[in-house]
Amino acid sequence: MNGNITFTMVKPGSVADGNTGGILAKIQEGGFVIKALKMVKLTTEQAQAFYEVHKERPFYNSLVASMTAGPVVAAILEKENAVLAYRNYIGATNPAEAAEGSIRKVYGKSIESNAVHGSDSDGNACIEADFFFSKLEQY
Ligand code: 3AN
Repeated sequence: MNGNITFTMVKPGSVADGNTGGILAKIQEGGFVIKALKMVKLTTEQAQAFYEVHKERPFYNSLVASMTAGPVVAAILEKENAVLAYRNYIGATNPAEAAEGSIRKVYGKSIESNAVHGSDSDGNACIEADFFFSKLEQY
């Protein structure tokens, strides 16, 4: 992996609201190339492991509950400088503070139900991609 990939999930609330297609279209409009894609429902243990870095935060249990409420759509995205480019594209964690036109501004409902996940570093992008996808599923 060379710094040109990031990992994203369409969160359960957005999947349930029927926004998967709109979000994937917007991702592609932003010049991100989908290198892997699947719909999967996380177990509590998997969501806890994915968000382990947040386990001391007051919102951890609620975050795990919301991320296991239904399936997510997970994807690996490729673009030059993908992690930073995608974080800029999705907007601030809190949709209320996200830039106009950003994915979280358009589709996010609250700081917890903020439409999509985006990796925060190249290292985590690789860890998260491998968490969801076998090497055979990464194109
Ligand atoms: P980001 O997703 O923008 O990198 P993080 O890594 O700080 O933000 O947070 C991970 C996830 O935890 C967010 N996507 C959001 O769903 C949730 N979260 C972050 N801060 C809060 C908060 N103050 N209250 C509730 N949920 C939060």
